[in-house]
Amino acid sequence: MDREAVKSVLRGQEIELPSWAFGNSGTRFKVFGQPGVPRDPYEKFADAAQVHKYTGVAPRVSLHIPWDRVDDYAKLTDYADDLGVRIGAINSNLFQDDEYRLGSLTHPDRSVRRKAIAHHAECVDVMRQIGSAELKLWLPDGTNYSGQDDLRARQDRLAESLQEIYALLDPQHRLLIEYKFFEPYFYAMDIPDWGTSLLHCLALGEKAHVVLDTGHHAPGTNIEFIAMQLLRVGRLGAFDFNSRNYADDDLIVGSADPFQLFRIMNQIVAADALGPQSRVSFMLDQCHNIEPKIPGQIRSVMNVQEATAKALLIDRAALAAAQQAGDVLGAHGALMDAYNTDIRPLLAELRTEQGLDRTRWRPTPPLVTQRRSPPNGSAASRQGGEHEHGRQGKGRGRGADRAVEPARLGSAEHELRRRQRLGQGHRCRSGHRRGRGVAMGQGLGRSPGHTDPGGAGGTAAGPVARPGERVPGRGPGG
Ligand code: RM4
Ligand code: MN
Repeated sequence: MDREAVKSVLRGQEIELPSWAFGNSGTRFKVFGQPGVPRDPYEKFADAAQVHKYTGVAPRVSLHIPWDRVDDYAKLTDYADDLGVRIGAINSNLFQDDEYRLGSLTHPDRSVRRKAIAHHAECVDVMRQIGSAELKLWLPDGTNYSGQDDLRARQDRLAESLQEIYALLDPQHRLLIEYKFFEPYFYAMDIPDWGTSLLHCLALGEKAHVVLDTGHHAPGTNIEFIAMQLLRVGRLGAFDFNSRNYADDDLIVGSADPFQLFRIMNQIVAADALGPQSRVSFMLDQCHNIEPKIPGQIRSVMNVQEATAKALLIDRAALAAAQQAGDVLGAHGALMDAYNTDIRPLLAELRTEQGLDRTRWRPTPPLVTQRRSPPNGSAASRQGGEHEHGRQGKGRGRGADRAVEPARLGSAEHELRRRQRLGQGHRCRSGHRRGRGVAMGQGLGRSPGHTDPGGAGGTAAGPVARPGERVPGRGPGG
């Protein structure tokens, strides 16, 4: 593909951002709060709009229920619209209620399963209000010990629960089912792999598709093979992009292994699955624990864009000819030539043509956007002030490696015991006992004089935790 053709394809690319990437996050050891993180879904949209403003290819934001619950979804939709972005997939949450200790959709007790199904009815209702077509379900269910539960019975319960959820969908809706090989349970996850996810999708019907989260595989897994296979059978619904080194690390996509991202995008391009007609949704599922979040998302979007551009550059005719002739090194070379091309000048050109502010991109765009005095309403102009009272914010807390939201860990007592085990004491800088968290992405407490951009404030996001308090019914990210 020549340069102009590459640019024209890239102009149509859309990368969806996760609302939870803009909230505070950390590990089970520590959540490092950042000043100015969003306090409600409106502020998350304001931040996401910054990412779109400087990349031009990130016009959609995934919501997570209940973290992004608001009273008035029409207002949120209008607000997003005003910012030039729109709402993407609705993610359900099955991992934060005490009743889900033994599972949600697979729980032995029918009443718990019913509750988990009812949660999806709420999500579908939100989809109707905002015009979203995608319900994304990550099943955190599993067992920790052999014999703990009947593995097959759990699959049967899951199939039945999924059928009830599928029956809730409108004709234009899709159910996107994600898999993960371990965590939060460590013996057997109930949807551990793409095969299990695909089997359930096939049993459900044509509206069910698999989500491939790049961080949800064992080390060494050939992820592009999975992408190819799912594309081949028309069941690749979405990517959750991120990077892993060890577990579900949720690092910036393309940071740990940019070549892997390129190989994945090669399969996408080869299957002509980049455009909207393929209905493959390219989403990010990441958190930024120590780096600034808006620039972190910008970097992520750029990494996907760069990998896509390189995949588009592959000389497909030369590749096919080499493959056909059994020219092993020639075929491999066709990929490597594209991968080793410095694509950044072409992307800079594209951004200029798109009217994006190019000065912001040099020399290191993420840092520049962070240092400059931000426009009103963007993250860095807000003051959180949480650190005086204790950590709050998003987190992902199940296993050794994923970020942790304090609220996810349970009660304040639990956290205190945990910290004592870690030998860290239990007091933060200010001498206050650490507060329980706000939900992942709910961010920090309101600061004096803050003007709520959507007029929804604390009621939109739910109550805001004061130091030492836990917001009921809300929790961190997964
Ligand atoms: C889970 C999973 C889901 C995401 C949550 C936040 O581990 O990857 O896709 O919605 O995290
Ligand atoms: Mn995911």
